[in-house]
Amino acid sequence: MPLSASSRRRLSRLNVSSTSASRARREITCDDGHNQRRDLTAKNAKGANKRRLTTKGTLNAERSRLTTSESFLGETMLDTARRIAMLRQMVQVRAFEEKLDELYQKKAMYGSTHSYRGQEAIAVGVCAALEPKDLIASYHRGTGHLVAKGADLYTLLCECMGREDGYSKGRGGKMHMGDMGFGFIGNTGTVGGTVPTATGAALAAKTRGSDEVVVSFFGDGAANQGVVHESMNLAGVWKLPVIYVCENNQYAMTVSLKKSVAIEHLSERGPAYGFEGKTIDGNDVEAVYDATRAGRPKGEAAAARRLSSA
Ligand SMILES: Cc1ncc(C[n+]2csc(CCOP(=O)(O)OP(=O)(O)O)c2C)c(N)n1
Ligand SMILES: [Mg+2]
Repeated sequence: MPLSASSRRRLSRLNVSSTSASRARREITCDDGHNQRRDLTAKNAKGANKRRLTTKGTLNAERSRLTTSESFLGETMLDTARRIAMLRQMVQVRAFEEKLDELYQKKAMYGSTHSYRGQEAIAVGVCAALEPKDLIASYHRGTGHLVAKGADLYTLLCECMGREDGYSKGRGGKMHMGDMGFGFIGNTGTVGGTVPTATGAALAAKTRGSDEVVVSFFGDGAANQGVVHESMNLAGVWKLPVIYVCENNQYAMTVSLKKSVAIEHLSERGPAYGFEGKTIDGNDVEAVYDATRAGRPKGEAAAARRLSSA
């Protein structure tokens, strides 16, 4: 995938954590000052973005260019075909972001936009290692996760543009949509807001005796929210099948991670909750895939149910 000079300069790391019982929580970091600049641009443009200029013609034109995102969920091996599919999906995520950017600049979209540019390898690597039945919960920078989990691009675009055909009938917009049809619990503009939701979904899966795994994506800024600590603590206590993926782009708006935490890697917190924490290169899609796959619980909840009913 061609990357800009600024993209190449970015340092990216991904942290992965897992319990000794092979349940895993992931923590991904990726330096992306570019996204921060885009956020500020979006904020400045807010006042000028009140008018809705979207026309049916615009959307129909977009629809003819879009295809449903490729799905290769459930695969267990990374052969050449799979690697190519992952690359294609990363390009697809980037292309979708660029289209959103274009529409936003044309004032065809409401609200703000938070680009997933530069973090494509994380969403694609994680989601490629999941089974179709697995669930994910996302945050304000969520379009990459949606595409990687198998969202229909036209429905996704409609939601971003506030149209009836969107996942939340256009009422949620880019930051507030959900569809359990492809395992997307939802995203929210409240920083850290979906971490307890994902943890609750993991508790539900364990209670049902299902072998679903839930992935909770969030940013480095969210990692310091109280509710995130509470969720991780309970996930450790109850040994829930949840993978926490912290996409660390080094900043929470204008606050650098170095100024807001006293440790070098957020993954160091894992053992305090009772599970392993790892740092992995968030630009290396294969490393992300391997780490997710290796830590993914396999039927442990179902096995526990069989044991308890025996
Ligand atoms: C509970 C809450 N506090 C503050 C905000 C304002 N806010 C929006 S984005 C953001 C930074 C989030 O940083 P991070 O979690 O690192 O995600 P990133 O944008 O870097 O991907 C903040 C503080 C918010 N939306 N919700
Ligand atoms: Mg951040």
